[in-house]
Amino acid sequence: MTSSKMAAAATSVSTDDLAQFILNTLDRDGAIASSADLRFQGQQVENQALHGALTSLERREMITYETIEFDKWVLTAEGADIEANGSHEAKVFNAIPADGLAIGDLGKKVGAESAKIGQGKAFKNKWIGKGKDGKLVRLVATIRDVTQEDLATIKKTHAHSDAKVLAELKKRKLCDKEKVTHYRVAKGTHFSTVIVKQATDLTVDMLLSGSWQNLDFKKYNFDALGQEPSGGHLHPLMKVREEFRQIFFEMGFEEMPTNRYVESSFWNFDALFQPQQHPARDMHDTFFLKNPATSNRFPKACMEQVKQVHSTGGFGSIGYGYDWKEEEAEKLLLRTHTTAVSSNMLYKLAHQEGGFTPAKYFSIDRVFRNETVDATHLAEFHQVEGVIADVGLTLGDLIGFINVFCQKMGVTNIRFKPAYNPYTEPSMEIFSYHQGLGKWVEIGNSGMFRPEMLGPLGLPDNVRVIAWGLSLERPTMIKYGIDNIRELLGHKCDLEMIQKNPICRLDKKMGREN
Ligand code: FB9
Repeated sequence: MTSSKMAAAATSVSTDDLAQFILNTLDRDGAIASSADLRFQGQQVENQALHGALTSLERREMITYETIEFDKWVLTAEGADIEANGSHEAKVFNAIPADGLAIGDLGKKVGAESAKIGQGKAFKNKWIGKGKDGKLVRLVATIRDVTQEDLATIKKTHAHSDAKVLAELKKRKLCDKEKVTHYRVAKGTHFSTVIVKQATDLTVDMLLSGSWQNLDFKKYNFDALGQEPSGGHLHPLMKVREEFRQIFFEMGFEEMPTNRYVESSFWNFDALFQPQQHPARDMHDTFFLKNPATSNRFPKACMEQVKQVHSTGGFGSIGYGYDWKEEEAEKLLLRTHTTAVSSNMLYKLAHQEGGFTPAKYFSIDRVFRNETVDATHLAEFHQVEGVIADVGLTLGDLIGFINVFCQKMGVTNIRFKPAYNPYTEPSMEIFSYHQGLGKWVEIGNSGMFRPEMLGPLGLPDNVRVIAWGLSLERPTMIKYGIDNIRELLGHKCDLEMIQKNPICRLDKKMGREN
């Protein structure tokens, strides 16, 4: 009977009863050579229960025990059948009469399985061959069913002198190795057949009554693993965010204040030279606020300049030539990009005490787009943005910065594809060849802010501002091997994933990364 069946057969007994049984057995027999011979209520004792009883008795020094482990070879069901009824190859041999047997009739005689497996083996053993009429013929008068004999040995001794035989039969799934654990038990220094209920806590009553003096206190098990302290767990997104923040700080960037999701259309669109009839500005793409619906808390002088550059141009631009409406710019919305914060910061940079100074800003925070939700898009995501303002910056500087940034996030082999944004010219999409996914992955977007944006913000003419953006969700999904964004965010998100996800190393290949 295989040990697993034995374990199943073994009835689950209470640790105390089992402990008492062990003490009585020790008392009767002096020692227990192997717990495998123990029969509690006629049943084999299950190792786990046994181990529990032994450790509690050992802790009281009533017994000592040692664990003995060894491998035991047991037959599989097929092995047991062959041990009982002979090997497939022997069955084939025995099925062939002196005048041979048509191959087609073999299956009927020994069964399809034996015919298939046995034929090959019998041929290999040169027991049978093909007669000139194509029939199967015997090549020897008698055979020794070595397979059956070897299986019989294993059945009896749970071992075999020839490791090659064991390996071969294991490969043929006729036998398998099992780890057997049993215990040798002896009396301990405090051996007794009486298990004194041990006191676990020292109580006031015991102290007041003095009863503690003749109580047997349970020893503290200082090896016991304490309860895992439950603590907070960072969502993978927050771990990736921290990685990006460190990259920006390493590159000398300052974090922009992004704690205000509600923005005016002015800073989110108009200041970015995004025309008022641009498709992104209608409610199909943007969440506009109902209450409060509008705000005109933006600098009038700047607004006049924005109005002018949209309608009639300026700063070297012909503008869009449409009738720009202040009330449109007053509409409040949930920001569609953190670039809205960048425009506001650039305005402050231009109007700060002492005038413009070079700056490197970054933002990582939520943005909202009224998009159709699918496996990689929700109505909100976290935008990561880098902005650099300085005199004479070039597209080369932008490409340079993006290269350094990507290297630090473990993304190499990038290439740029011309793109279009209302607020940058030239604009470039960033792609990287992802070994794991075996394809070019769009990493993000970038560009040089247009003079029609920078001029009205009050930045000096010779100042250039370069910027790039990407999401937090995509790298997080790739690094943590998550295919559907709804597993990462939202009500379907499994808390286990948040409690058990590994630390994030952007610059290293992570366990579950594609
Ligand atoms: O994150 C994106 N892709 C990405 C990023 C990192 C990454 O890392 C891997 C571990 C190695 C893998 C993939 N994207 C940007 C590209 C696509 O996912 C794209 O389909 C979806 N984009 C979002 C917008 O969707 C409408 C990602 C989001 C995005 C796109 C553009 C910007 C920001 C976020 C921008 C910008 C910008 C441009 C110019 C100036 C200032 C900002």
